[in-house]
Amino acid sequence: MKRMLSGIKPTGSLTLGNYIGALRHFVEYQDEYEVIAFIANLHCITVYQEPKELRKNLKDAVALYLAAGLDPQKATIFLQTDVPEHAQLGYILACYTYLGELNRMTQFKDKMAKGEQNLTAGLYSYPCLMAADILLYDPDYVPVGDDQKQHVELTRDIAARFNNKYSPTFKLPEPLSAKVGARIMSLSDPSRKMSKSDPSNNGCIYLLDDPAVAKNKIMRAVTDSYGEIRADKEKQPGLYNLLEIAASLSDTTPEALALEFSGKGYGELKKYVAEVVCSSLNSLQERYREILANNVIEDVLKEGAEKAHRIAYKKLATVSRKVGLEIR
Ligand code: ATP
Ligand code: LTN
Repeated sequence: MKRMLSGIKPTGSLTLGNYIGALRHFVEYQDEYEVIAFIANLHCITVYQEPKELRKNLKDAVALYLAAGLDPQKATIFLQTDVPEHAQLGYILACYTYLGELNRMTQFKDKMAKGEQNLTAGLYSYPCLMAADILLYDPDYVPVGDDQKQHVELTRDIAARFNNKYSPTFKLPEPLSAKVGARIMSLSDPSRKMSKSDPSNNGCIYLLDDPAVAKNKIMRAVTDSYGEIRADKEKQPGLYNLLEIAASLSDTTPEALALEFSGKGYGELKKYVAEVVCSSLNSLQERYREILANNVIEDVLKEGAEKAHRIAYKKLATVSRKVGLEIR
């Protein structure tokens, strides 16, 4: 069975973008692949997190993994720091990563260009930790949204470099991103990604938003003045984003949906999108509440960490031996 691995860093409440771009794929694939899905808590603290909030966001993220349908009997679900090999291999791989490579990572470059203050070494070097997250488990595929593809490419480069220097050690993983829904945009600014850290709260739908609030955000979404419903990403990015959201959640395509709504008004389309989104949120939130009430999270994480650790410690031991870190 091929293996698939991915992670989410809950620096806030998870968003509809996280669900459409990443989470729902983990669930879709769990019958066909061996899925390893972890919560990247070390990645969260690359930017300061208020401890109480972080703890809540981590717990919510696990609950949402389960609510979305990830089955702990099939998938391995764990918290990154419960498997210390991630940080250990992360450090080792940082010694096989060039500054030039990290300088080219657009996520970091964007933050620098925006003149953000107090950027940390942890943030700068996080692609090395991400490479470790992946390479410890030799996955075949890494399902990610578009914004993370560059980091998976870097992971491949680091793995190939290590394999060439020593001997074949790591499998080179393929990034996997869906044709529809790999980049859901902000509802208030369709030129920007829908993001947890969106400065305008209206641009982002959180998975735990009250459905009435989510509906409001959709009804107020920025569109255009063409007055015609077409699936044209370039000319009508706001409208296309709405089509893409509804299409992803209802197994159709933005093009087919645009055809269905051609000749109708934007308001009608928005109403339909809100219906589709609210129906997903309702069932997700119902399961989320059940999961919290059943108190299953700690057991799931414990079992997941044990399974993950059994794979990770072997890989770290191999790497340490090849590098020459062991004296036995
Ligand atoms: P932030 O929201 O702070 O920008 P993030 O959402 O990119 O962070 P994660 O929560 O770790 O960070 O992302 C988890 C996964 O969700 C990644 O694979 C990422 O590519 C995907 N993802 C995040 N936002 C979107 C989006 N708007 N559209 C599609 N996929 C997304
Ligand atoms: N860096 C990613 C989250 C992440 C990840 C991973 C995704 C950390 N480790 C390994 C896939 C595989 C992010 O910021 N969204």
